[in-house]
Amino acid sequence: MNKIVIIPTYNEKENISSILDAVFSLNQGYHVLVVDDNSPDGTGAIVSDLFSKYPGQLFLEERISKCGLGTAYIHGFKWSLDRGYEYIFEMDADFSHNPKDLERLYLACKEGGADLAVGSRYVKGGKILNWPFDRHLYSRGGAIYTKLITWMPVNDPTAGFVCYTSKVLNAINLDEIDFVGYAFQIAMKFTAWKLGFKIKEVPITFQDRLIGVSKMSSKILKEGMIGVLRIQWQSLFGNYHKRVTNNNNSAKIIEAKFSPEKKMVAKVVK
Ligand SMILES: Nc1nc2c(ncn2[C@@H]2O[C@H](COP(=O)(O)OP(=O)(O)OP(=O)(O)O)[C@@H](O)[C@H]2O)c(=O)[nH]1
Ligand SMILES: [Mg+2]
Repeated sequence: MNKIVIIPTYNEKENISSILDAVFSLNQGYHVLVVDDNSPDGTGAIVSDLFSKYPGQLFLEERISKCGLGTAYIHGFKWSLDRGYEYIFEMDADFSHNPKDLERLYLACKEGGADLAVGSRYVKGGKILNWPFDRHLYSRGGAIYTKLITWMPVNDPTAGFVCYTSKVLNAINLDEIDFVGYAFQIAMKFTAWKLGFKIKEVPITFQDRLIGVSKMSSKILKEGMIGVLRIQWQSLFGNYHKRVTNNNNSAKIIEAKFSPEKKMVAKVVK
């Protein structure tokens, strides 16, 4: 029990069973945690119905309402760390990330010496299929902008297909990563890099979602633009390093997770 894939979902009823089947049919020992935000289309119920098919491998955390991708991952990270997983993956539900690439991310950490491995569209061998021009523009432009502002040596900073080793997530004060969209992905990598962890980019082919509805919004883009400036500013002139360093022991993390106000947001359905 050492590899878990976190899949955040909001209205993914068309994709969820096929993506779960695709991960489990790899037969490579992956567990999956779905963090669903009470999707009105019943995504959570579809996952619950699959518990008997994948006993002890499939888990669901159902939150009360849509709280954003970033907080869904933070919730999933804490859940996974509390249960002792060593390799913790981020993956979308919409098949933009190919589950067959999970193993290459895993090996980059397990055997390639990386502390976190990023499924990258912008290194040699990386590709994007079927994206409209404007998405290319935002994504590529965002990557160049992030590199210019932060100087972080990562070509695909907004990538959402990642393998984190538990030592990286344990070292970060996850309560201080308070972004929702692309900024969350950038801030996680930036923090890991600032804390001295080794990041490796693994080329992947990313493809546009075939079914289901995009949750991309101008708010998420704006958060990304401003968020990059904010983290670099705080890193240069503020106390970013101190703030994002986790000085708590694991007992304190568990205490925080089950604090009364967190319980209001997160309801465990297992
Ligand atoms: N739990 C949770 N999951 C979310 C939320 N927003 C998006 N997701 C999920 O996060 C993953 C990525 O979201 P997408 O809508 O695919 O975002 P994107 O990849 O930028 O955009 P498209 O591929 O164009 O749809 C998907 O699995 C979504 O269902 C949210 O607020 N809460
Ligand atoms: Mg997507």
